[in-house]
Amino acid sequence: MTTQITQPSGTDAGATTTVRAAIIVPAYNEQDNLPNLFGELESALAGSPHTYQVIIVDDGSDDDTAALADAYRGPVALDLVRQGVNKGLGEALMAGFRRALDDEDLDVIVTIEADTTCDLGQLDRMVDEVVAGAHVAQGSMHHPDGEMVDVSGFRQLTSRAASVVMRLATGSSVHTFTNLYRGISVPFLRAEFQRHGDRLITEPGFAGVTELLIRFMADGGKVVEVPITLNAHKRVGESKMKVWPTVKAQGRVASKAMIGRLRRRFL
Ligand SMILES: Nc1nc2c(ncn2[C@@H]2O[C@H](COP(=O)(O)OP(=O)(O)OP(=O)(O)O)[C@@H](O)[C@H]2O)c(=O)[nH]1
Ligand SMILES: [Mg+2]
Repeated sequence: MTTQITQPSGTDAGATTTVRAAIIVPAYNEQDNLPNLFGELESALAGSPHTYQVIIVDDGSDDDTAALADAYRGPVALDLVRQGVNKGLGEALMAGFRRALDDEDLDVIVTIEADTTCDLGQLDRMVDEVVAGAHVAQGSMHHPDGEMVDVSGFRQLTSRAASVVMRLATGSSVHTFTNLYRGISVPFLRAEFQRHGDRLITEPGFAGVTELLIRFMADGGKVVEVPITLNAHKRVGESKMKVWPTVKAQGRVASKAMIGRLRRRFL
């Protein structure tokens, strides 16, 4: 079965095309998780009506992350972008976007983690929400129907606190801002690149993920939340996120969001 997008207008009205999606996977020292991730992707994509291209962005790993991606010969269409040196998650995302947007026929981008914490059972749903009109389909573990499994109490607390702060700063009712798992409309992303260029994401690290969502919102992007379970049970190794530098960077993002909101309101 193939999912079709119906073109609503123009002389070609009624014509249909297959949905083309790219999955961007920033990966830093993920050699222990990649074999499992490849297996999960193979299962998820085998039954999907969409056409997926996977782009691994190796963020200057010291381990065999790039070598494993390079050596992959399975059924998934897999591409590798090498960052050379470690530049952080925000920069890795930008590199992945640039590679994905080389495909002129691309409809949707989904960003996921390399550590198998994303429920790929929701992958098609992310794409479907975007096809249905969302600019962003945000994976949301803090939604009342979402949850976090096998994540330490401290990490849950910092993650929840960050999202509450972002809600206050933006005035939005979205429950989760910090999660990488999201679908993005490619026409919307292209317009955002035209508008902001290389400054689409200015935070090089984890806060870039939050910054991007807030930028999309400020520019009128329609965000739909997809409740997800973030399950760290299968992850091999510890989280590599450095908590305090990330908290500081998220604080910068929240302050900018608040200032932007006040400007839009009063100027
Ligand atoms: N830590 C880290 N991760 C990066 C970097 N660049 C890309 N990544 C990837 O970004 C994703 C998120 O990193 P994680 O270490 O899982 O951080 P997290 O998801 O916020 O933390 P957990 O919820 O504890 O997993 C993973 O796929 C990493 O491999 C980087 O410079 N540092
Ligand atoms: Mg993770």
